[in-house]
Amino acid sequence: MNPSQSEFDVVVVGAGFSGMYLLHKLRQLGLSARVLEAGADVGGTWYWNRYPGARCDVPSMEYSFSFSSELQQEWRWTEVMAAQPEILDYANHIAERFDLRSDIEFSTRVVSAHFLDADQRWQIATDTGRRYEARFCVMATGCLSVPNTPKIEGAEHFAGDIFHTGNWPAEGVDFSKRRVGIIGTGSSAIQAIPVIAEQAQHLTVFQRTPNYTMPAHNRPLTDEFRQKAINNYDAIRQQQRESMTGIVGYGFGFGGADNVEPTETILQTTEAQRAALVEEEGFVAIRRFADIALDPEANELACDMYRQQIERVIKDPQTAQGLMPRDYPMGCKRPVIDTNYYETFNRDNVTLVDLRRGGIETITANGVQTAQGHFEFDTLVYATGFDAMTGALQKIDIQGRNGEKLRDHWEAGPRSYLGLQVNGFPNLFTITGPGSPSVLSNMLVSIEQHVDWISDCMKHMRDRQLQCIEPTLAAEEAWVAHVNEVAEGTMFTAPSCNSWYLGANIPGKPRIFMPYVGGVGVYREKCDEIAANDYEGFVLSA
Ligand code: N01
Repeated sequence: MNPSQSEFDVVVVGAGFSGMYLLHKLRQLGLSARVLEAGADVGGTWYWNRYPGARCDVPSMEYSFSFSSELQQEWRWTEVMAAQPEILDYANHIAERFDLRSDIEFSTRVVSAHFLDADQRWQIATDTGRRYEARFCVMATGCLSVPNTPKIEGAEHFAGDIFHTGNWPAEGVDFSKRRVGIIGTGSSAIQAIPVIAEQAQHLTVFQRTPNYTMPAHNRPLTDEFRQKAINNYDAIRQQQRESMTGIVGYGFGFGGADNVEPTETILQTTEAQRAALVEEEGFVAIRRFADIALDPEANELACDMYRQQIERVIKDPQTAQGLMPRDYPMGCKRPVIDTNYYETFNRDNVTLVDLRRGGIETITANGVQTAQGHFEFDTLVYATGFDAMTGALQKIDIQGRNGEKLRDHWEAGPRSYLGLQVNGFPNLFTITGPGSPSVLSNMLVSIEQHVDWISDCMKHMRDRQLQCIEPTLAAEEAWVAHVNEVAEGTMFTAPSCNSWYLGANIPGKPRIFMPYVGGVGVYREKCDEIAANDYEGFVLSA
């Protein structure tokens, strides 16, 4: 790397999996590139989310890159679903194997990206004071990279340590001898709670909305199984690319996997049959039913089965009632899987505070004051999620043609063509942006697809000596309408649903369903068709 060089063909923002793979592809194309990364090293989400229990919910054999045959033949995953340290090792391995760090500037946060109309180039400014210029600017900024810390009165008076799951200290936290309070019961909290509870003197869980979570059944991978998968990688990867979610659950047969085909209809069962199923199979009994994803009545019956199982697992009846999700359908929020989540609430050192019985009023010097009373602790953990999908992009002052601000363009919610480009912002690409399957899919599959599409597009432009690419407003509007249309009628957009997919976790954020529900395979076909059709919906200019 030439440290003083500031002009490039491409500036990439973010050195998570997408930024790293894009850098590798750009080098293969012979384009000059610089990656700017706020963290001190690679890994993106797996660099920041080091909270206890952090783990992927996609099988490791599938949550991995397919672009290098040698890489996928040689890397050895140890568990069905890898824990954060192993995934970060994988990210580091990729950085070393492809010698990526030499073109990445770490501890460098991008503060603005402005399109210079006269030069048709992007000017990128950073918090280190350095500026860069590039023909293309690619935002590889991640979908869940801006932690959300809710504004709760009194927070500044809390006297103990404060942590956020999405920005966890690299050196870790020793919870022994600590009384811990954790706010939130989303995926991060559901993973962290059982692990913190084992260490801490006491753990108090502040829960605003109980979640639906299924047992993860994680386990070590045997050499035999791993080798079988490695031998079949070409077929597995092809199935992933053509699937709905980018996950085929190769040989695992657990939730979220496309190969678990529900066949029965819950509406045809009797109350006694449902109770017997819960007794026999527990939470997973629900997975056999095909009608709960679309029919609200069927969904409510499944929720009822779910609550029955909580009643069976949790010893204290009031805690059991407190943990029962009500008033919103299963499948509206991102599915959660866990290890020993409910069992943890049977421990003597764990207290559930069901905020539906009286919410948080203030944070005090030594705990949380709720309408139900004061709860004391000395360490506060926010497991309160992220300003998802648009947060990282909106944090940067992005200005396109004629100084139009992305924040203004997206005032009523994100608008994008294919989740790849925005009208008025030439040569700016977003990887796994809003309007693409992104968070509804195995991110590594979606990242590879976007990076391949973007780098093919850059090659196409170079071969034809084209300078700029930008979607038409009509194409953008039609795509946004399509994204909304396919989401309508699903549990994701049910009126009682408040999820981060809809931006509902951030006060004031427009309520728009952001990812594309149509599926990874269908989406890939559309993107490929558009490219083959001379980049239909885009304007390419010399
Ligand atoms: O965040 P969340 P997360 N007072 O937004 C609560 C991915 N991920 O970090 O539901 C009290 O889901 C909030 O309550 P409510 C995955 O895609 C993956 O857990 O808004 N509570 C909720 O309980 C996931 O979906 C993995 O009522 C407040 C919680 O905080 C995404 O990241 C693991 C509050 C936030 O839950 C985000 O998960 C971890 C307030 N003022 C994460 N504000 C795996 O791969 C918020 N809450 C397994």
